[in-house]
Amino acid sequence: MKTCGVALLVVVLAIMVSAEEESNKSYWLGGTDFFEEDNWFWLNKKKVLTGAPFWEPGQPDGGLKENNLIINHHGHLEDRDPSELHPFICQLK
Ligand SMILES: [Ca+2]
Repeated sequence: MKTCGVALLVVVLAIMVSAEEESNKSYWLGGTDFFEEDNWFWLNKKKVLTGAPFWEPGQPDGGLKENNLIINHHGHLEDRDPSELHPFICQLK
């Protein structure tokens, strides 16, 4: 439960940062469906909630090529290719 709260805090911070910057920046989050397509998990092994209002409409749409999670400038989740350059919200050691 503690780690779930941390994940929620990360999402809220990402939304606040995005709103303040008023930019089109997206940020990497610690989520992936690398191990099983369309089965998304946070780094703490908790399941990523799917659908509205969490995900951008139409997302995830990248299939096997996009297995990493960002939060976009709308505050919604999208799947993306890990080769894309985006800042991180936070990094675990
Ligand atoms: Ca995928």
